[in-house]
Amino acid sequence: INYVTFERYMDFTEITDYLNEVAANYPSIASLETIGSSFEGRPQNLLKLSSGSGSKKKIGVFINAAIHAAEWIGPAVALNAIHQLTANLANNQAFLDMANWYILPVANPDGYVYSWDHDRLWRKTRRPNKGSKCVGADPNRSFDVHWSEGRETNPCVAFYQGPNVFSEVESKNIADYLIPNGLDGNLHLYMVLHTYGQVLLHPYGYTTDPPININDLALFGSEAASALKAVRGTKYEVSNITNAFYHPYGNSEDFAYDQAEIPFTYTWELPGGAENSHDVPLSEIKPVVEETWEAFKSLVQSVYIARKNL
Ligand code: 0X9
Ligand code: ZN
Repeated sequence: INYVTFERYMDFTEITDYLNEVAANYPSIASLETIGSSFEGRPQNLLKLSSGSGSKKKIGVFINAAIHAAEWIGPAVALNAIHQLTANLANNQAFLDMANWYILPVANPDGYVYSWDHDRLWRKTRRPNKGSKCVGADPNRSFDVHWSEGRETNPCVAFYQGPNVFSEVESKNIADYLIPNGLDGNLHLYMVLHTYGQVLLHPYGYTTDPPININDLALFGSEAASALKAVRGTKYEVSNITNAFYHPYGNSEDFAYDQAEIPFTYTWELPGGAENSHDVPLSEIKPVVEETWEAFKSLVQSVYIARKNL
């Protein structure tokens, strides 16, 4: 049971089949729902993992992958979290006792399918733009968090922010899920998986001003990076500065932090491949998902312990 592989990347159909299979095979802990439909009508499938037992002070952990379609290692990392908490639960029970997990392996399904079928480096959604031949907007520039400060109004650019805030229904669906489930609804940790660069970012993207809990965000991030490095030496930089040259206005992580009030939010820039490509070679998928899982466990433990002080 549980057909999942880390020897190659999985396409949208395979991922969907796997999620359905997990929900069918582990009904006492796993359930599958959709948080909404993409522009072209594909489900944004969310797999929830929760045990009846464990702490009453459980935290909620949300994992968002493939908001950028081309960034294929993200879904693999998300699927490994599911795999670890189901087929390998015997070794991970503590992390189901500490947390309820909400895992969205393909946040941008239309783009993901397009990146398989048409254009390996496709990043955006697939909504046509009026008056332009260029399709889609960057779903990580569509959120209602300092959106209007964005300056990318050219639909042909990969970072196009869209014609209006939440023009991308995929982003709106994520926002509508996060808002009621934010701190009041018990989500404490939000992680969005991107490539590439081996950087673990925390708020903010829209400003270099530090967020109020920057010390804990940075400390927990460094501890997670150490746990990851201990596996086989992979190094990450931990930072609140996205890039000295641009601010990603309207990104999901800032939205999760400011608007949904999730106290710990991180953007993972996972490893990439040679020659600036998004995907690590097939032989690297398994080592990458395994080392990243060690970091996830570290972050969950840190946030779980910090919870009582929030
Ligand atoms: O620009 C982005 O959307 C992300 N990088 S990527 O190369 N995957 O496109 C970075 C987003 C950074 N976000 C925050 N620091 N919140
Ligand atoms: Zn990205």
